Amino acid sequence: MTGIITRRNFLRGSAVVGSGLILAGCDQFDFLGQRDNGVRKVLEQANVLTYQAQRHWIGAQTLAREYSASEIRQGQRPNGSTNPTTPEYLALQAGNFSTYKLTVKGMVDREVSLTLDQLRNMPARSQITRHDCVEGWSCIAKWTGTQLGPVLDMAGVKPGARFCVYHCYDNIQRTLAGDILYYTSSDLIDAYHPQTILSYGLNDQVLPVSNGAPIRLRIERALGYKQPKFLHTIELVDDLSQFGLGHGGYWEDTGYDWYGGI
Ligand SMILES: Nc1nc2c(c(=O)[nH]1)N[C@H]1C(S)=C(S)[C@@H](COP(=O)(O)O)O[C@H]1N2
Ligand SMILES: [Mo]
Repeated sequence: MTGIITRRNFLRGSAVVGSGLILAGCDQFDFLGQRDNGVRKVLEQANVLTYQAQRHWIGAQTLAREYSASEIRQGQRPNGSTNPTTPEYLALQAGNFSTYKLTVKGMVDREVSLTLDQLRNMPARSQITRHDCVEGWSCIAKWTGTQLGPVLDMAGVKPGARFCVYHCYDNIQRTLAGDILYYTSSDLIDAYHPQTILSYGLNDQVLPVSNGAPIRLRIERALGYKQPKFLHTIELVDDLSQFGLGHGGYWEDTGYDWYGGI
């Protein structure tokens, strides 16, 4: 866990100022967004304990509950970025994602890039699960995709790797210092979990842009912000401190807990 709570002053100025801008009017978030805040440190220690307790008591490979089709009551509510405007994404979208590639890099034996067709030709899995957002809403939806584990195996994860960092196309936040692109991360237990899929289908349709086209990861035992949309690169690392503010994700950098387990 040291990698998760290690801090670095990397990007500190720009992103902390930025989070203050976006969350203006919400004192509690502003407050927790300050990395040297004492209350935040206590909360982070509690998060480490929660993470360890979940792994210990619930187990590494326990499945998230799956539902039946009749329990899907509405479409998956789009949230966060719903229409990325970065030039890279707009170019992909203009070509109907025909030039899209998912890249696996970092602590791997060989970097791998897969097209949408290659991903769709791998064994598919569908699962009807409940997405819980910290904002207080949930949606039951059917997700179709291919398991992340075998894709990681194609690249060959090096023994020292501990985390996957998920890099996304969308600029979730624009600051004076430039755009902040969405990212999050997981440990390898969640990455290799059987329900962790690179999804390209939602409720029997092609995954729409608003829900993360062309590929969005599902990590079913975690909260909404741990489900990266518009995913383009998965980076295997042994330390999260070099990304963003060092807490392992865009929302994590503002004070949300890293594990985000349900
Ligand atoms: N790239 C990216 N992924 C993201 C987000 C985002 O803004 N950008 N928002 C997160 C949050 S907070 C939630 S609740 C879900 C929303 O997913 P949905 O739009 O498919 O409902 O995506 C998560 N993944
Ligand atoms: Mo969310």
